Amino acid sequence: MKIIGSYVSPYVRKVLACLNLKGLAYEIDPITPFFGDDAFEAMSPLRRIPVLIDGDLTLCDSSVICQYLEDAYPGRPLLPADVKDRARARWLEEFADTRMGDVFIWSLFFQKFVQPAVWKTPPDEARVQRALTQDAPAVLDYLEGQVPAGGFLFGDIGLADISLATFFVNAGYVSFSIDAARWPRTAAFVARVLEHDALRPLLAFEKIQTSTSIASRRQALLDAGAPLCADSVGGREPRSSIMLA
Ligand SMILES: N[C@@H](CCC(=O)N[C@@H](CS)C(=O)NCC(=O)O)C(=O)O
Repeated sequence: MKIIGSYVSPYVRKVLACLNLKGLAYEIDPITPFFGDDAFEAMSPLRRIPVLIDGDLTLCDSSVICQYLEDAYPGRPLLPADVKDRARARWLEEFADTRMGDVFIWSLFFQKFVQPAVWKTPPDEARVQRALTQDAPAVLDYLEGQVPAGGFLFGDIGLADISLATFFVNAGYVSFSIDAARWPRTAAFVARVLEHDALRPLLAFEKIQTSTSIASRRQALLDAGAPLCADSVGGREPRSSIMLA
């Protein structure tokens, strides 16, 4: 199996953690989506990561990919058995992908990290401020009523836990941390999920990805044991994306 997409993407991280939970081996082409070449665009028409290739199957979208993994490799389930719990897990995944993506990725991480680094333009400060003062607190108020005081959402760790926690890694890259006095359950829950064996090794790889130049990154990741594939669909120049058009 192959995954295309940077370790630093919350959606890629979600898929990789699910592969780890299921104990499935994979190779990764850790590209930044904005640098994807024509072959990348042919596989991912929205120019987004992650992309999964499993034999003759190519799939986009982290939720579609995780559902495929659950159906094709049922060994270690990602979703709870109870029908109502499964529905609630899918809702929390959707809330994370859409709303937390909007707040923590597009309004914070993209503005403060990606935009200056890739597009050499300054952040939209009004958007950043709205996210910090209104949108992120509203997300955290909601999560505080959803996550458990101990353990994980539905027994053992699964897709819903991972889907929620993954966004806080990117938020951390732009100096956002959860105020544990105001949202104690969420702060402790996110820390528990990120410390799990399915996620911890990934965080070490992304630390390398964020702290090395494109030229030296591949070797540094290989040296650290990242399962990189031999070929890549990463180009040299950034291209405008569907979201930015
Ligand atoms: N709904 C998609 C969202 C994926 C997504 O937005 N990925 C970002 C990286 S974090 C991306 O590829 N952005 C590039 C772009 O929009 O051009 C999923 O769950 O996979």
